[in-house]
Amino acid sequence: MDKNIVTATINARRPNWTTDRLTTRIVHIGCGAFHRAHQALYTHHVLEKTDSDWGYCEVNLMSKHGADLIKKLKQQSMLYTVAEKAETHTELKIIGSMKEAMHSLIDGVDAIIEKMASPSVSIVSLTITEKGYCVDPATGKLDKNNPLIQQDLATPNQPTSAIGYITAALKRRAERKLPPFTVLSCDNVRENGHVAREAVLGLAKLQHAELAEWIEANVTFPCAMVDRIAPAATAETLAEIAELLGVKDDCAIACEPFRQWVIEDNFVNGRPEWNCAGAQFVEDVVPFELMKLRMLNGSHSFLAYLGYLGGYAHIADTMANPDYRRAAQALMLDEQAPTLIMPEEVNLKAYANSLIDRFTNPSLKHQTWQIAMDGSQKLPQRLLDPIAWHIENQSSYRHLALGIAGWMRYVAGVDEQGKKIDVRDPLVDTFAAIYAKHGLAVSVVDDLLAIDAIFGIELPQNPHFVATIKLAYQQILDLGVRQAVAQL
Ligand code: NAI
Ligand code: CS2
Repeated sequence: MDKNIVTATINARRPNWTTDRLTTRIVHIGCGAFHRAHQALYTHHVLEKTDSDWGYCEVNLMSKHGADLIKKLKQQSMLYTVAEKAETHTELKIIGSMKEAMHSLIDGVDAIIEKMASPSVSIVSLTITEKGYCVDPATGKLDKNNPLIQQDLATPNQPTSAIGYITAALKRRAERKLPPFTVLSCDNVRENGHVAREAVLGLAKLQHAELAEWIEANVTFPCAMVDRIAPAATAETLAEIAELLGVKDDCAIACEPFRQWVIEDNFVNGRPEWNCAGAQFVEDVVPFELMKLRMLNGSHSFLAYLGYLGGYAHIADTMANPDYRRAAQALMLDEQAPTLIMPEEVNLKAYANSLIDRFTNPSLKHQTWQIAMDGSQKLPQRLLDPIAWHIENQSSYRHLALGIAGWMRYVAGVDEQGKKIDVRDPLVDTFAAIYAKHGLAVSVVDDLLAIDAIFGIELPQNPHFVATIKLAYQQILDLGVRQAVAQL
């Protein structure tokens, strides 16, 4: 870090309360980077500003990395630091909204279900990544063949998926005649509340018809638009924070200063006054979700695939190339904005400009590789829905098409210099099999488009779409990605 230009607010203070003030009213599944930088921080600000007692029980399922974080949080009395990094200024906040933390490998599955079924719990919130919903990304319906769902059907009292945990906990609440909890998805999934509902109800229907009826009648699943760029913590960010803070905090997370949370006000059993911390409660959140998924996340994915292949490790590096910067802005304004119907007060041009500024923040170090992860789960809502809109409206979607072609080239698993790419995606084996058959040739396009979990049924049958994607892919092969972006 260059001490000459970066200033910091280093008078970060511990909260003037302890965990004794808090009641576990929210169980959060998926205590990763984003939850720590977003919902837990909003809840902390509510505690600062009101006499609220809403606290979290943090839950991680599955990974050993997630278990390590849970252990460390406990060692730190559930306190951790958020570093809000602007270009030349960092503000540190010590967050005190977490009361307790659990992991299936440490506490066992049953103890977590019991916690979710306990009377004080009013909300179960989620940041479990797109794939955590176990749905078909193209349709948003439960994927009954998902291995986790298959496992949950075989052993409903020992679930593995977050959806299985929610269903098991709701069953206990129904049996005990306890009030339901609200399920609040905070993932980048289009109509995330509706998808969470489809998944939970889909699984419940396969388990017990009565339980499904009880859920349908009692549980709510509000949609929410969530926004704050919170890259995965690295040794470098943790060292920077430790230097500013004066102590090492293994649970610290760095993020941008911007944050936004627009929530459908549909809670069945109470909620914190997140509006006191800047959240907006609205009746219909879907237009805000679509705006964010297409303008922000759509251009993020575009920059991630074409940026990684162009040799750029971070989003801010791609923005330093005028061709990429121009292409991202054109993608937002010419191809994403026209697909949106927003309330009058929303100015999409100003929104696009603010996104370009946020992407340019060089202190964030948001890796293109990280955003490129799980493309099979991200493309439908970010790039394919808007393409379907353009096809219907007979308008140009060449930037979107280059984004899809960039993803297709990326999942080849080898970059333009012949170096291996560590592709992370639930469908990675499918991509590898397709490339093993074709090699780096435009003929891969047909086989990739045939993956209906991503592309659905209709788009791949549209000859104009197929030809446009093939042309974009061939251009990448002929010119290289940087030149293909420059030619847009
Ligand atoms: P992360 O990798 O730090 O944390 C992901 C969490 O999800 C971990 O706790 C992990 O254990 C859990 N998880 C992963 N797969 C799961 C599964 N199949 N079932 C249950 N839990 C699972 O990722 P991060 O950065 O916290 O992002 C999580 C999600 O939050 C994203 O996928 C996105 O939907 C949303 N988000 C992230 C933002 C960011 O800038 N990091 C901003 C806006 C939304
Ligand atoms: C990113 C998002 O990782 C990704 O796919 O596009 O996590 C992005 O940083 C957030 O949605 C910003 O709110």
